[in-house]
Amino acid sequence: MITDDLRDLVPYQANPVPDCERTLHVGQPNLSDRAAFDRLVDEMYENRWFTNNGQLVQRLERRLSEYLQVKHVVLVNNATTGLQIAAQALGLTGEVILPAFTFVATAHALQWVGLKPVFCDIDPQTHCIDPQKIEALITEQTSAIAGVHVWGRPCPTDAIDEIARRHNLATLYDAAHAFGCRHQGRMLGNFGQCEVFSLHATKFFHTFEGGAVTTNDDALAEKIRLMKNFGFESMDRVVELGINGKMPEVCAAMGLASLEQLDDVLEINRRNYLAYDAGLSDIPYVHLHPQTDLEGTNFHYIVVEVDEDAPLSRDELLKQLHDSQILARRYFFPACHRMEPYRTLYPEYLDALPETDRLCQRIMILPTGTAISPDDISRICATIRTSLTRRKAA
Ligand code: T4K
Repeated sequence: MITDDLRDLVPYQANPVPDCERTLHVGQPNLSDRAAFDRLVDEMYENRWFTNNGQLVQRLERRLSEYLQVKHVVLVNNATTGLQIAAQALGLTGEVILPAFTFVATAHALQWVGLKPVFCDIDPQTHCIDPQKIEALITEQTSAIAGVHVWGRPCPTDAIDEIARRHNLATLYDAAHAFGCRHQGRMLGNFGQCEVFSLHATKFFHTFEGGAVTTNDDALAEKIRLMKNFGFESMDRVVELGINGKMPEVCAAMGLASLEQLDDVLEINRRNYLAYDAGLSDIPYVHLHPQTDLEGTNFHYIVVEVDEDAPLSRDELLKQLHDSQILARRYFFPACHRMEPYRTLYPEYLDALPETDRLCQRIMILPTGTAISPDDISRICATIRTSLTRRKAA
């Protein structure tokens, strides 16, 4: 049975039980060097320029364009707005095919701009959209395929491009998780008509809040730039429907400072992944979702699947972890097609996505990032081991 109710689980709180072991979070922000950040904030004060395409935003766009080896990087205030702007700039209409196994923002962004999200099932091996199931969902109304690089693992872009070409569809990618990941020797950010990264505080590379739309298409980049600034082409001249999608300077300061330390963050993420790999390897019933390309990933999410026949269900195990101040998360639960407004608007998907539903019931995300030490990981693995073996013995 699919249960959508979280109320029986301990809600995450900053420190639910005082005087016990430190609370471990999924998604605690990586910290930039404070002095480097302060210097950039000083610069912002000296310029007296706080937003509206300031110097720091422009500098960060140039740095990211070099880093991602993509022609255009347009910074925005978050990835959700970035997806909305991208959908508008691409002129999408009618229906867009996307996986239901994603953060609800992907579906919301499309629905918000008047598109119908059409939910496709996933490949259980990759957790990304299953290209073999896309074609059956294409109708006269379909205008695009929106893949999601879940956990930073690249979508099967060749297969998606081939389908899109045959049916004359646009392709865009939600690359919220995928900053710094590579695919076929190229950085993600270079695929489809455009890609959208999240630079939210919980991400591998962040700007407090923020997003980046990347493209190699000059005209599309220009349109996205206009749209994120109310459609202003120049002072007093509006040429497009627009929105306020601008990134403030203080966010760009965080981005510039964070970029300097990205190699160190990557090294810590890699260390943590390898520590989990070793720590979980001989615990029955739990499986670390493997990184298939150790050189081309950011190791940002530690993804564990719990066997359906384990002595504790995923939710029981999660509760044990929460009781031990280890705030593992159920990304993504429930999947988009089971959340409102989609379950009411489009009930046809409730029985149509078996792999998505199965994965949502067994998946668990564990803490990592620079806030998490090898000792923390030993504690997490030990808690999982003890919880499972205690129940098995009982
Ligand atoms: N597409 C995909 C595939 C996405 O995953 C996302 C966002 C988007 C699109 C949209 O991107 P943005 O519009 O946000 O740029 C968090 C993030 O807020 C969200 O950005 C992210 N995906 C999602 C996967 O995770 P929540 O609702 O889980 O956030 P919350 O408040 O529960 O925080 C997560 C954990 O991080 C908590 O355990 C607490 C910890 N935390 C969080 C913050 C903000 C801290 O320790 N410190 C902090 O400052 O969505």
